[in-house]
Amino acid sequence: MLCRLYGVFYECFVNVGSADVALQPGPAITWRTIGGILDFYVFLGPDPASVIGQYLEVVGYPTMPVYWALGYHLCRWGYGSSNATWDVVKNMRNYGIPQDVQWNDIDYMDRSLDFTFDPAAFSTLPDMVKDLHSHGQRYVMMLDPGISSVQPEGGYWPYDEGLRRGVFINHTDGSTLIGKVWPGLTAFPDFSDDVTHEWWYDNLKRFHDKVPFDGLWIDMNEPSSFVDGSTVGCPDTELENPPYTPGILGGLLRAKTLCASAVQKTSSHYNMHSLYGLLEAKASACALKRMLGKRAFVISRSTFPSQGQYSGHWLGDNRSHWKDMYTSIAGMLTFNLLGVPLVGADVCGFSEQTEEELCVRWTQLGAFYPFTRNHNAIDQKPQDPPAFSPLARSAMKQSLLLRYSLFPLLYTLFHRAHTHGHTVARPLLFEFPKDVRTYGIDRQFLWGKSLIVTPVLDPGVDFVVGYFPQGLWYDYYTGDSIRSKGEELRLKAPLEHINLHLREGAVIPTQRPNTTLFVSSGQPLHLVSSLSEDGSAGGELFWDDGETIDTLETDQYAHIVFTVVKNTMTSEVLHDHVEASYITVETASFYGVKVEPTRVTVNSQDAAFTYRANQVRAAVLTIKHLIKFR
Ligand code: MIG
Repeated sequence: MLCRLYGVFYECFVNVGSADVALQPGPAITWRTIGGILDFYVFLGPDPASVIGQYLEVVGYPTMPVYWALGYHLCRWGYGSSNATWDVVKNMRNYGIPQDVQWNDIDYMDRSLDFTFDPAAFSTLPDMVKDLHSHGQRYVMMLDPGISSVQPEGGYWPYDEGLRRGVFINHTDGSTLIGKVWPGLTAFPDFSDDVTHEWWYDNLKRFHDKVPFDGLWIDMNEPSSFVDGSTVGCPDTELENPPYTPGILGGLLRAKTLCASAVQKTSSHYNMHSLYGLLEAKASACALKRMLGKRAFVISRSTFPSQGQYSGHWLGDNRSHWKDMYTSIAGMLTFNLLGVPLVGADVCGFSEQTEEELCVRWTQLGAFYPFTRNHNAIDQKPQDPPAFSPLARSAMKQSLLLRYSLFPLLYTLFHRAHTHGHTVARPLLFEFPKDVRTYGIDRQFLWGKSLIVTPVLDPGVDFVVGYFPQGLWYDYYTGDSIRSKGEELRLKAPLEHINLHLREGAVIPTQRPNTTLFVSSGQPLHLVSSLSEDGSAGGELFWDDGETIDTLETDQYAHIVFTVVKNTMTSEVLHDHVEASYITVETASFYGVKVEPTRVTVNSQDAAFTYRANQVRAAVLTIKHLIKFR
C-alpha cells in the first residue's frame, strides 16, 4: 500500500508487485510497479487521523492483543542454554523487575531445526516454561519458515509430512524448491495453501506437547534465503528477468529469496512474494487460537497491509546506537498508521555493544513502545536489566513499573485501535493538525490523545527539549502545570527520569504496578484527571479478562466512561459484565484544582482527601476511597 497526500485527500495504491517509489523534486512521488492489480483508494479524511481510520476500514482493524503482549519482553540471540535463559528470569525476579515474557531465538533449536529443541543445552526448556507459567509469565520462541530438507528419511516429521501433503513451494517442473537458511538446505512452506495451514497447526501442536509455549516469533519470512532463488538457480524466463527490475536488494527479484517463477497454490511467487509474512502470520495466529483457545500472540518481521489483524511487528535489526534509538520513534509511529499498533524496536539495540546510559534511556523510551522487548545479537555482552549497575538497574525497573501502572490506559487504547482504527502511539500532528509546528516532530509522541512522551535521545545530558502545543499541560508525576503558547520547553531529565505530561482535559485509568501484568491487572484503579481551564476532563476504561477471544462480540467486557464537570466526577458504566467488572477505584487525583475544597464526598459520603498546593492554580487533590462499579 502506497499513499500520498494531495491537499486534502489521500490517494492510496494497494498492490503486491515489486515496486519502486521515487521521490521527485516536484514535490511528487512516482510509483513504478511490475505486477499485481492496479487498485486505488481515495480517503477524504479530512484530518490525518480520519484518513488512517478510513484506510484501516479497508485493510482491517488490528486485533485485540492478549494482555501479556503489553508487558515487558526479554530476549536475546545466544543465551546458549535453557539454564542460562532461566537464570536471567530468576535474576529479574530477584530484583523485582517487571517481566511478563521470556523469549528464545533460534539457538534453542536442535541444529536450527524448527519444532525441535537442543536436547543437550536446552534440556531443561520444558521445565523452564512450566516455571514461567507458575509465576504468571509466558514463553515465546522463534520459528523460521525454512524446513530442513536433508534429515534422514523418517527422522524429521515436519519435512516428511510436508512432502507427503504437498505443502512446499515448487519449481515450475514440480520439484521442491530448495534454498538455504540456518539449518542448511530447506524447503519453504506455501502459506497461500490451506493444506499448509493445517500442517503448520499439526507441527505446532506436536511441539507444544513437549514445550508448552504461549506465542510465536516469526523471522526470515520475506522469505529470506542465503542463496539466490534456489540451490539450482532459477529458469531464464520473463518472470525471473522482467523488462524492468525495481531498485531492490541485489538488483534481481530472486536475490536472497526464492525464484520469482516458483509455484505457489494461489499464484507464482512473483505475485505472492510480498504476502509471505502476512500469510505465515495468519497461519500462525489461527493455529495458536485453535490450539490454546485464547487470543494469539505473534510477532513478525515481514508485514503487508492487514498484518495487524494477525500479528504485531518488531522493527528488525537495529544497532546499539543513539541514532537508531531516535529513528525507532518514526518506525513505531509509522506502523501505528499502518494498523500494526503492537510494534517496537529492539530495546538497547540489537547488533554491536550497547552502553549502560544508552540502555537506560532506551528502556525508558521502550517503556512507551506499544510492544517493548529488549533483544540482543549473538556474541554481544548481556544487556538485560540485571546486567547493569544498581543505578541503571533501578532506573530501568522504575520505567517498567511506570509502564505497568499505565496498563489500563494502554489496554483501553488498544481497544480503540481494534474497534475504531485509532492509533495507540500517535504523532503530535494527529491531535494538533492545525499546528504546523507539530508536523515534523519525531522526537516526541503521544499515547492516545493525552499523554505526551518526551524521551532523552542523546548521551550525556540531564535535560531534554520538547515541543508543547498550545494549552495546559501537567507533569504526570507531580501535577505541576505548564501553560504553553505552542513553544519548545527545556525539561529536567536526570538519568532515572522520563518526561511524561498530561494534556488538559483527560482522565486516565492507572493501576498499582507489580512484576507481572497478571498480578498488577488485578489491582484497584487510581484515576488521574488533568483538569482543563474550565475544570472539565474525560476518559474511559475498557476491561475484560485479557485473553478470551472476541469479548466485545460476546459481551464479556466492561466499558466505563469518566467525566469531570463542575467539581464532580461521574463514572458511567456503558457496559458491564460480571467477570470483567470486579475492578474497583481506590484513589483519584485531580491536577489543576484551583481552590482547596472544604469537603469531598464519594457517592454522597464524606471522604478523606489531601490537597497539595504545589503551584498557584494547579494543585493536586487526591481522594482515597473505594468505589465498586456494581
Ligand atoms: O539471520 O535468529 O532479525 O532478530 O536475532 C539473522 C537470529 C536471523 C534475524 C532477526 C534477529 C534474530 C536473528 N535473525
